[in-house]
Amino acid sequence: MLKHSLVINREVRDAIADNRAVVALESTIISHGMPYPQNVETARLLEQTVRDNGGVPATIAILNGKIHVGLAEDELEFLATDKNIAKASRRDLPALLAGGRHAATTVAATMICSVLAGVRFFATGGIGGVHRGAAESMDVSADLREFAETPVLVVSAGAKAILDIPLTMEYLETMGVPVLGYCTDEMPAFYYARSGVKVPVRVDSAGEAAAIFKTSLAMGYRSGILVGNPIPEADALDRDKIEACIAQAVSDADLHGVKGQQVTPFLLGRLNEITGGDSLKTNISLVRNNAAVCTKIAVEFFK
Ligand code: PSU
Ligand code: MN
Repeated sequence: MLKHSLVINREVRDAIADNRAVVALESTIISHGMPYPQNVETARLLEQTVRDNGGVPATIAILNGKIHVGLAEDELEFLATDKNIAKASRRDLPALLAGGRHAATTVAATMICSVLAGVRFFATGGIGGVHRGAAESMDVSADLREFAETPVLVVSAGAKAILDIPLTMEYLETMGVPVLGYCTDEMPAFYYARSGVKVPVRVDSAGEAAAIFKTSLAMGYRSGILVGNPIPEADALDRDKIEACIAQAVSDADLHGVKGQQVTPFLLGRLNEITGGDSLKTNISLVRNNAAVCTKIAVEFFK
């Protein structure tokens, strides 16, 4: 049945069959994470970055109820501009596929679709995590539990400080998810490099990360691996300044009664306004850096 719901483009299919470095890219960042036209420009830039590092990009989304792995230019443009694109996480996929809908995939949903297609590597910006105030709201992103059961290596610039980073790391530990710091001892904090929260394992090369993932798969682990890759120093934002802006955005979300799936897109949009576009520029830089590192790890893996 799934055969008819899974559309893998020719280039990606050939690359998977040849054991080449295919890198998945998500679409929520396009439809709900950035404004137009930066969203579609970034989508193209990421695909080019994967290619420049010797990989094949596979941007993933749901179109007409089918999982598309590898998108055409007009499909990227559609996801970047259409106002009726759903945001799909794990719980949403069955209804969206059965209903023939269009949807952008979050980190969790992109991981699921990657594995269905046979893709093991995925670059994103920030993962979802435990939200600030989660003790009250119980807002814990489904991204986190996905790592416990879906064997994909994901490169991310860490959890954004709109989240509670120490609690996010606790949750990952509870779920038994291997977390690696790429050339760092600390979980990166998205807009800046150091969160002060230690990662359990530091790697200093793509080869080391690839070897750990191989071992985890060989051991029969069903979990994924999270690689925290810090934003390049030159593009990082000042910690105190961005923290003040984040606090403002979080309090605006409360004020507007923003809940559930809307929280992350609201905070991202509000931060972009408050910082006069600086948060968006930083976001583009770090996600590009993640695409490069993820491709290098995938290339090492298949050597
Ligand atoms: N963080 C970002 N940009 C994003 C997201 C997170 O900096 O675009 C998106 C990702 O797709 C992530 C999702 O999987 O938000 C998490 O949403 P939620 O917190 O509702 O699970
Ligand atoms: Mn949430």
